[in-house]
Amino acid sequence: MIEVPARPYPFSLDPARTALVVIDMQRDFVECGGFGEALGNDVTKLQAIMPTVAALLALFRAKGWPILHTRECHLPDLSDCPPAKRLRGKGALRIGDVGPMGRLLVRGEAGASIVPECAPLPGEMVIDKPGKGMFFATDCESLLRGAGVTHLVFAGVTTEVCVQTSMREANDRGFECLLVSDATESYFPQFKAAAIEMIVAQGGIVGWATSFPQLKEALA
Ligand code: C5J
Repeated sequence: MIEVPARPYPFSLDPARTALVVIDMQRDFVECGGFGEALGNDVTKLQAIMPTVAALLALFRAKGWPILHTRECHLPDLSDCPPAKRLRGKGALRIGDVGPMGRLLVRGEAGASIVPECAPLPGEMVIDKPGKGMFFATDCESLLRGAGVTHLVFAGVTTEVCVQTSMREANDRGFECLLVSDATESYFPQFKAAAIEMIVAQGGIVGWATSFPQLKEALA
């Protein structure tokens, strides 16, 4: 086991059973003209973590450890998008509407793709998920269990929505979860900080948090 300095106490990582999960580093959340901006957010905040997520991907690739990327998106007929999700909010554009990067949050559209800096390589797992959590209506669990994975290192966007939801789902399924705090971001700095505090509180009720430099040094 490898000990990674973390909050609320060191995270014991099993090098033979650890996967990196990169949540929703999609153009729709990170670039202007996508779903995130349609909701009224300043998407430039999220762009700051792209080099750190890319470095984290490079670290796992160098180790040969498994990597799973998720994309939040829906079937073109939106049959997997409940009206309660599609109709939420008062923005001019909704899921499925046409924006500058194609239909918002629809599979196969430019906006639903992962930003080139963090793009999956052949052989890496890629999951399209219709919900905020990575386990809802996906085969994530069987993929990870099939690969013998017991420990998950999390990165991606946004911290308090899809990252936190996925970590909570993973924690409930018995995975040991570590969030890399400088490889995740929110449109709302105070929500990012609060989400990390919620995760590590009460003895790590959802999991652990570390920084990329701490993880990199521990794995060196
Ligand atoms: C949101 C996500 N924020 N990937 N999705 O709607 O966090």
